[in-house]
Amino acid sequence: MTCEKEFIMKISMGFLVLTGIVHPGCSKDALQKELSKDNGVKNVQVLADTGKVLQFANPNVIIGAAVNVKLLATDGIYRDLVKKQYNSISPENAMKMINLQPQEGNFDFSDKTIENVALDFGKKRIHGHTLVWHRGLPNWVKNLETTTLPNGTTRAQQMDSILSRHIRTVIANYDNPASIYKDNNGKPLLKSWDVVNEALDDNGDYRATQNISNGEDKGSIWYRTIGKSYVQKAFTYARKAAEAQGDTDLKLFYNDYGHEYSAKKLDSIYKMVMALKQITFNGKPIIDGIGMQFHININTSLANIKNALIKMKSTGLLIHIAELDISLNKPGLPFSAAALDAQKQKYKDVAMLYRKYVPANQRWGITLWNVGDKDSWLTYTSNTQVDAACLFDLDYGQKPAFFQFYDGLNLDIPASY
Ligand code: 9MR
Repeated sequence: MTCEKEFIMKISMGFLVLTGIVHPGCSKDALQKELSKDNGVKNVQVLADTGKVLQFANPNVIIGAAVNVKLLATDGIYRDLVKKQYNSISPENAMKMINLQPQEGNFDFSDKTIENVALDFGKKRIHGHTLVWHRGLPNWVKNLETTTLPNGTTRAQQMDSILSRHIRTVIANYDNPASIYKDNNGKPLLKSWDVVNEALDDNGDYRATQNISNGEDKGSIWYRTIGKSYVQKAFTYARKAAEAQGDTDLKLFYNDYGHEYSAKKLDSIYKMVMALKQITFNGKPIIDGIGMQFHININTSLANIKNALIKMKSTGLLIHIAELDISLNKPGLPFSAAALDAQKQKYKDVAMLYRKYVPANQRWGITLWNVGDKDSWLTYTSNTQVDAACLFDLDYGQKPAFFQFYDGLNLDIPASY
């Protein structure tokens, strides 16, 4: 699986050192082959590169991708695409707690791949993902509920102090005034964080009870130990930490999925973010935006997408389509032409709907979850390709979906939307 790749292969050397190793034209092809999970079957049509670049399709829609630090350091084709196509990057896994605080109190910021890529490739925006999640946790946190408490401390106090220290330390690292990772205005390249990720379940209730499936808890240790106030606390700690670093611009997001398929969840998210918006620190709301993940599929209803965008926009907060991919619903090989057509049309529709229903001053942009089918979290199960949800194929060729998405960003919006 894509999943543990970054964690297992955590690269501690700097990006620049590694680019020296993967010299263009020399070992690139060999590396590409070695990394490739391609079984040789071409499943999707690939079109010639016409020079179209997503980041320039529309000046009012920033386009990002979730990126993998191991691939950035080792796969030249992947790295070139990231450089060329996007003006924002979200670390797919590198900034999760499991990677940034692998042992209690031992923070590991040694991997600068993301920051170097952002700085060297046109000072791209970095969107931090994610400070507080029920997944992506190091074992020392996962196992905490069964440990003996230090004298005189409750579990809630213990977890609250872990929450606060993690948020404070991580924000301070990327907001360090002495950092070299700055834009042309001297501001940090990391401009936003998913502060809390996926606090709610599909019924719109807080994830709570432990429910382990495939080694992952679907409940939330944060909720079980601290209660629902952990969300508000996390945003408050984040805002305080940014202000303490003199960063008055850091944008703080609540990120979740399902806005487009669960009316109950959409409503709960709305209520939660509106409540957070009323809470201020230094005169500023503790929340700035909503991440709508949009892990959707070819059958997702456009009416539901539209409805979700309109409701979230009505909060007045920034709206980030934060993890867009469009699944073919795992039909397995070969993918039907009809499914691929539906996919390319939906990519266009999502871009059009975002532009139509979210005003430019509320747009944080659209981030694709993964660059191509080769690195997508949805593509493989035990070496069998089961999906092809991205804009680029297994060899990073441009799929018809790429051009349709580009058009969705770029062409006039028809009245039918
Ligand atoms: O794509 C990510 C995958 O590589 C990881 O194994 C997984 C667990 O950390 O997380 C995936 O990304 C998720 C994101 O962090 C939050 N929203 C859902 C994404 C897809 O599962």
